[in-house]
Amino acid sequence: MKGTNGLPEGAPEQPEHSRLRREASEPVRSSEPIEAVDERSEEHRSGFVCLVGRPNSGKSTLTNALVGTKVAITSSRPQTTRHVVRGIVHRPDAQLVLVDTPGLHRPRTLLGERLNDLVAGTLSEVDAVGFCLPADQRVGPGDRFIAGQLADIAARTPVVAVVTKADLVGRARMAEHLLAVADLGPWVDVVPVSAVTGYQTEVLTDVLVSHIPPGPAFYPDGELTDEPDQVMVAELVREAALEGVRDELPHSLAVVVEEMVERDQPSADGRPLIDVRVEMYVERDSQKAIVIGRGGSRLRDVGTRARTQIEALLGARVFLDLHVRVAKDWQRDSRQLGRLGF
Ligand SMILES: Nc1nc2c(ncn2[C@@H]2O[C@H](COP(=O)(O)OP(=O)(O)OP(=O)(O)O)[C@@H](O)[C@H]2O)c(=O)[nH]1
Ligand SMILES: [Mg+2]
Repeated sequence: MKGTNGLPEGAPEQPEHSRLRREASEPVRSSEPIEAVDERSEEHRSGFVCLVGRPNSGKSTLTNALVGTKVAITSSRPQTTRHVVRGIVHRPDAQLVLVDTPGLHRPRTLLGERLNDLVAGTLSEVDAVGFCLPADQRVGPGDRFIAGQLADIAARTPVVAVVTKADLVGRARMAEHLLAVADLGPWVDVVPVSAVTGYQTEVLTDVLVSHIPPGPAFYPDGELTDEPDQVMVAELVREAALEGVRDELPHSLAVVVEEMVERDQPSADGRPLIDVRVEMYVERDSQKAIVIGRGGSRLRDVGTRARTQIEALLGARVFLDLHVRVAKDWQRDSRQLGRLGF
């Protein structure tokens, strides 16, 4: 495993205060027969599986469903995911690291190009690939473009075609779609799933595990993502802000956490108290007005929604200080992209 794009070389560093951990449910029993332990460690598998697909094909929702908790934000707007998000599935026999990526698309801005490059780099480093194709949309030019890119990779890396959003179609349409998907490329498996109903999500995990190599766990038991809290917080604010905005605005929105400081005194209920200062960037003055809303009403709603989630994430009371700024045409400006972390 190479070290670029943030994929760890060995055991990754623990984020300083990530709360996204699940306590190990099964205590290790010392009376367990030694042979049984040996057998299990021999069979243990671990690896990285990258989820790719068009924007809005359900990659992040699927990542969250397989991990069992929210590690990636989702929305009905295309191009929600803008960086590589790792979510970890722990099983007694395997550790599967899902690598959620930005949707692949024909780029119209420098940001779009950078996101596509990020996906291409990630694809070359993983043990297997899950190619997501939504059941409610016919296989189209966007999917064929991605299939073409995956054809080269499929010679050395197993690619599983994942038919997402199975709950949205009937049997006949599904059968038709599965045939069209199977025709697209040399996939090792084709699996229909629904991240919303949970249909076949365990089957998909089994299939993906079967395509990763034997090896020890990369991440400590119970760790569900290696996203730093700062990044999760910025993403939760962006997710709240994406709700209800239309047209170009979702693409124009970027969020940066400027500061997260814990106060010396905890809150009255004993929880820590954290001040979080966040800058939201848009590309034009007209967009700034939309994000803020009449008399600041929209920004207040966004703040309330985001704060609830951030408090749950951090296990603390949060004072969320939101500002909106204009960074003119930042999606096309390499200097501004750099400043915003792209
Ligand atoms: N009905 C149904 N809707 C789904 C399912 N999975 C995802 N969706 C919806 O599809 C939309 C897109 O989901 P995302 O998970 O954000 O898609 P994505 O592929 O990560 O999108 P990008 O990050 O923009 O590339 C959201 O509105 C989800 O609620 C599913 O299994 N069933
Ligand atoms: Mg996504």
